Amino acid sequence: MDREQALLLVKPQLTEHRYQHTLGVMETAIRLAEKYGADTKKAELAAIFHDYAKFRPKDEMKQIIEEQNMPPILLEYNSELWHAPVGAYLAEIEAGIKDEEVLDAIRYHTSGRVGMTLLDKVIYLADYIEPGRHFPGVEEVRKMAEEDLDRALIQSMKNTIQFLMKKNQPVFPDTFNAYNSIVTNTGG
Ligand code: DGI
Ligand code: FE
Ligand code: FE
Repeated sequence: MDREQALLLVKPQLTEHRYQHTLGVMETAIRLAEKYGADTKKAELAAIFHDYAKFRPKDEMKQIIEEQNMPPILLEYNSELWHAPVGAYLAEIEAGIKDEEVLDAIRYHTSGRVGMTLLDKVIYLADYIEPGRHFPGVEEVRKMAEEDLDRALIQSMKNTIQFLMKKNQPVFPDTFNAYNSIVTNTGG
């Protein structure tokens, strides 16, 4: 699927603001893929579809999680987490995306996971630093992303976990496990 076709499928699923975010993630993901040697076409496709399910009703997402035997623990945590695995599923059945690497990058773009692939990292980070993002700490991560993908990823995960903790929100286990995994693997 080329960029134009993909964007035409995604646009009606999103608000204008979220569509602009998606375009920012796409540009950033392609740039990071070029810089760090990931597949730019896969990065483009995963970025375009990463928030595909963002505005599906909660009850529809819940039903998909149950019927598709996704980890039931998802339902015990913030519903904000659900659009990532549900988005991977819908990108496959509604848009016909079959590439498992692309689907995984969509599936894990919110939580991360243990043993993230280069493509997973590119999408996670692009989602965090795209030009439309404005929150404390983002500029620091943008700078790090120019030098060291893993360091930038660790910093963005740290910020996310701290943000959740400050709000007294639970942290999904994959989020912690992803952080531990990358810190361990980078000696860092
Ligand atoms: O979909 P986006 O807004 O572009 O970004 P995202 O997919 O990273 O989703 C961010 C939302 O998910 C934000 O509201 C925080 C929430 N979130 C991310 N990780 C966790 C989490 N919420 C909980 N409770 N636990 C997590 O580990
Ligand atoms: Fe998202
Ligand atoms: Fe996003």
